[in-house]
Amino acid sequence: MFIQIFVLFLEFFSFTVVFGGNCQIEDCLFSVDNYTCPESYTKVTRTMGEYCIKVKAGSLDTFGAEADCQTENSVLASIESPDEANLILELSLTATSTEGWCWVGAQRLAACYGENFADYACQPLKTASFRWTDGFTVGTDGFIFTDPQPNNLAYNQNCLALVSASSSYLSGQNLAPGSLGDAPCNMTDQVVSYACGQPATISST
Ligand SMILES: [Ca+2]
Repeated sequence: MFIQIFVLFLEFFSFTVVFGGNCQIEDCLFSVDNYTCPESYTKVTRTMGEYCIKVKAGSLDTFGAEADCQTENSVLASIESPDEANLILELSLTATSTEGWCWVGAQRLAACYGENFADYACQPLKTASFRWTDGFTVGTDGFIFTDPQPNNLAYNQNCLALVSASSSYLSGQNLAPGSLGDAPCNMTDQVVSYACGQPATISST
């Protein structure tokens, strides 16, 4: 009898400490519904877990955009899948009626800077030249480009932006909406928005 009571006590104690006593154990451990995003963010499911994405309107360069994302504990959001590219496109078109570029979280690998951008180590250009910067994105499925991007024009295009347009964007370039282009990180011309992101946090309810 004493042992049974002791075991019950231990179970209650561990449950309360680990899970705060606010949810059923199976919900706490296995349900993604308990992961929540701040208001105005959209939740997506990634390899590393649930993630929150928001697109804000503004003609900032990547440094200004990154700083603004940080004011709400986010960073520039990377892209893990074609679905996420479409989501960012939709959110951007909702945030601004002006067509242009939407910054996302990516950087050209240092070994591929400048005239080295087409080196063997940077091939294929569309999947091996860049890295995601939000720390919560895996794989290369989100590196979606329309030719001739990424072209590293003037050898200084070390950041990535998404084509935010409802039809092919930029006369003469014919870039698919939702595809990416490399661009100078300090570019503001034709920048209309930027994607912010942060991991979803577990809810105690
Ligand atoms: Ca380019």
